[in-house]
Amino acid sequence: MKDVAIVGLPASGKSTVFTAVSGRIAQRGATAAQAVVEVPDARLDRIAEIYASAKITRAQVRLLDIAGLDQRALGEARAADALAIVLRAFGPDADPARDLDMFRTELAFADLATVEKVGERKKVDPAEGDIAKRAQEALHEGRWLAEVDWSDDERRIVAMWTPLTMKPSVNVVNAEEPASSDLGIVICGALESEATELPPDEAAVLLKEFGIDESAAGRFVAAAYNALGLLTFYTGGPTEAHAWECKLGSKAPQAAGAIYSDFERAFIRAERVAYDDLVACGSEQVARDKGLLRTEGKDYIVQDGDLLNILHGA
Ligand SMILES: Nc1nc2c(ncn2[C@@H]2O[C@H](COP(=O)(O)OP(=O)(O)OP(=O)(O)O)[C@@H](O)[C@H]2O)c(=O)[nH]1
Ligand SMILES: [Mg+2]
Repeated sequence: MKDVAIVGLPASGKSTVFTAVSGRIAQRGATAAQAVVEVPDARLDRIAEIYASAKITRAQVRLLDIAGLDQRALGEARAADALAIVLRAFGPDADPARDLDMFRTELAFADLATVEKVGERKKVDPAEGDIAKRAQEALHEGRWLAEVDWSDDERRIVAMWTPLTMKPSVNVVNAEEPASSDLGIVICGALESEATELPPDEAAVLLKEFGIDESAAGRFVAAAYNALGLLTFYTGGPTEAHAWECKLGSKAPQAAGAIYSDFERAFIRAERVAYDDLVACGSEQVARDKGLLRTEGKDYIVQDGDLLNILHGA
């Protein structure tokens, strides 16, 4: 499960977006409010029908409502896998592009402080010192560390400092009304957070009147998965239909390892059918009869929407 930290300028609507996506009220305790969101997934629902699965297990994403930009808040954001940057597009003088610029600069300054500390360490490895210097130059110019052309080795060293500006990020334009934006996804915070208080079918009807067809959770998670470079694959059977996440480009054993870490080592082979083929066939047996359920080995690169039966040893 990935952690996505909701960040942004004060009063941009971070807590409102947190509620719109999770259905939870952000209650502040000693640390950031958290909510685990089940990823809405119509393909998984269809797979569960096809297998007549007794249980559906969705993929999950953890949301963190980060308040402010003090050391503690930044520390919480640093520990997350991705950032969702909320941009105010409601109220007076709304200018999400300006706010994005400002916020990106804030994060660059926060990282600059971190990187300066690396340079000031008594014993700094010369190679790391050089990398820190280059990082400082980029951050001074307001560039994000993600935009610097690092070699793989350099990138590993930079990542050890857990900089904020190296994280995958999604821009969330928090608007009064549905619109499209070049900056990122649009969520109507006020409307969509209120909708989470209604029964799901009533909420869907209300949102449809405003031209919103997909839930805030669905849009948010799709954007986050995209930024994180994740795909979804499935396992199905009479007991359970299950959605799993793995990195784009993963081979079958790594995907098996996402289910249970020992499966990566013990992977033997997988049967695989593409989601569209499975749906067109209506059952795994028909897919098998038509030769669409294929056996794949260790080098198979998993595709988004694959249904996998994984065969593993002990
Ligand atoms: N009209 C309108 N008001 C909104 C919207 N989203 C948030 N607000 C209002 O803006 C104010 C700030 O929203 P929050 O969600 O608390 O913003 P925040 O970014 O969490 O604020 P801090 O945590 O204090 O930095 C509240 O009064 C919200 O009701 C929106 O989409 N439309
Ligand atoms: Mg808040």
